[in-house]
Order: sequence, then C-alpha cells, then structure tokens
Amino acid sequence: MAGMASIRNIVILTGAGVSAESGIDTFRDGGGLWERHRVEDVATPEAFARDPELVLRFYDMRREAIQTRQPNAAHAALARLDAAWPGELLIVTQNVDDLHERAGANRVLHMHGEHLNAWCTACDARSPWRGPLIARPACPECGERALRPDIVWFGEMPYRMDEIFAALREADLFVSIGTSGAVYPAAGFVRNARDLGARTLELNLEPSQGTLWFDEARHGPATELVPAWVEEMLAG
Ligand code: BJW
Repeated sequence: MAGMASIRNIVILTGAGVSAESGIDTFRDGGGLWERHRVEDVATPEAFARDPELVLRFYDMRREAIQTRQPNAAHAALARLDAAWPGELLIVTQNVDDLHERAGANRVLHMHGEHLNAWCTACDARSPWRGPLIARPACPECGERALRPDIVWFGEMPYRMDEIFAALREADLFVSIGTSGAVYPAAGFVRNARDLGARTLELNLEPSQGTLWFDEARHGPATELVPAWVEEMLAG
C-alpha cells in the first residue's frame, strides 16, 4: 500500500481464516463449526450451565484436534514479520489455537482465550491443559473440580482490551486477516483504528462484513496474501 515507509507501529487482527488452511474449521463458512453445533448450544455461559457435558465434549474434541494441526505459510510469514519488524507490532488473535506461537511469533495476544488452558472458576487460576475436561479433573492449583475451557463466550468480556486499545492508539497500520467481521468488539477495531489515524488493510478470502471500512482490501487465501504482504513490508 502507498506510503509504507512511514509505518512504524502495526496491529494485526487475525481470525479463523488464518488457520483454515491448517485444517481448522472456521465458524461461519460452509462446513464451519456452527453447522454441526449451534453457537448458542456451546458458546455461552448459559449453555455451559444448562448442559456442561455437551459443551465440555465439544471443546475436548477441538482441543484434541488442534494439537494435530500445523501452522501454515500465513502463520510463518507473520512470525517472520514479528521477528524482523523494528517498530511496535501486536498480533491480536481471536483464534483459540496456538498456531501463531508454534510458527514462532512472540508478540501475540489471545483476546478470546486459548484451547490449551483451563480456567478454574473456584480459584480463578489458569493452568496449561492438553487433555480432556469431561471427567471434571481437579484444578492443579486449588483441587476443586471447577475447571472450564479458557474461552471467551458470547456475553463475556474479551481479554486484555486495555492493551489492545493502547496498541490501536499507537498504530500506524491496522491489518485484519481471515475474519468475517461478525463478532464485536473485534469487528469494530477497524473503525477504532481509522478514528485514531491508522491506515487499514483487509486480507481475507472474500469481502468481510466490514470491508468498506478498510482503506484497502485484498481477497484470496491467507497462505498467498499474507506472505506476499509480509514481503512488501520487509522490503520497505
Ligand atoms: C479465509 C480463509 C482463507 C476462510 N484465507 N480467509 C448486537 C450487535 C453488536 C454486538 C452484539 C450484539 N449482540 C451481542 C453482541 C456482542 C457479541 C457479538 O458480537 N455478537 C455478534 C454475533 C452480533 N460479542 C460478545 O458477546 C463478546 N463480548 C462482548 O461484546 O463483551 C462486551 C464488551 C463491550 C465493549 C467492549 C468490550 C466488550 C464476546 C465474543 C466472544 C466470541 N467468541 C467466539 C467463540 C469462541 C468459542 C470457540 O472458539 O468455540 O470466538 S465466537 C467465534 O467468532 C470465535 C471467533 O473468535 C469469533 C470470530 O470469528 P472469525 O474468526 O471472524 O471466524 P468466521 O468463521 O466468522 O470468519 C472466517 C473468515 O475467514 C471468513 O470471512 C472467511 O471468508 C475467511 N476465510 N478461509 C483467508 N483460507
């Protein structure tokens, strides 16, 4: 995009589309997760209170699946940018997989939680967790059988919003990758970034719901668009 030489601080928002080519289903595309599980059956605190077994089984299945998937060329390119970029850079991911980290990125913030953590609702501790939760194992910190997936459900506050807004305030460029723009507050970041003076770029398979808010939009698979964009950024 024009005027890249003046860009120092970058905020990158990623969504399910960045992991799609690693074999992790998106939420809203054909064949996406919500087709087999209605969102209100699994992704709200009310659903968990009503039918914990259904919710825990659903997350156990996905926790197991992500551990068999590998980062793709889009994750690798973002890790390369993270390592080489001299200015501020923050990858704000809505994804609950760990593929950005496994590709080598360090400056990553999980605003919707992480599959590989369990959250104890008795003592509030978060513990690394790779196995199932369906058998109600004890919390490693307090011993209570009160662990739930460390996932932000509808109606709950996404994590680390203060850090995200601090980064948006400093951003010269906001890039949104592989997200439909259907879920707030993440879907509003493009307007927040614009209002705060950043240039904005969308990289997505198809126009997102918020595509008109971006200064520039490029459409295609993340494994093609992201490495090409990273090369442009690193070439200056
Ligand atoms: C590719 C590709 C390829 C495919 N290459 N691209 C009415 C109006 C406005 C807001 C609300 C409202 N009623 C309620 C709300 C708030 C609500 C909300 O937004 N609801 C909407 C449904 C309307 N939000 C919340 O409740 C949030 N909390 C909240 O708002 O707290 C109050 C607050 C106030 C003020 C400030 C701050 C907070 C919490 C949201 C929690 C979201 N949780 C989920 C579920 C996690 C569980 C789980 O993982 O199982 O997080 S929902 C689900 O959607 C998941 C995702 O992170 C999130 C976003 O989805 P994403 O990543 O965009 O995926 P898709 O599938 O939608 O899109 C994929 C895209 O990739 C598509 O565009 C494809 O084209 C593209 N793609 N292949 C490139 N190869």
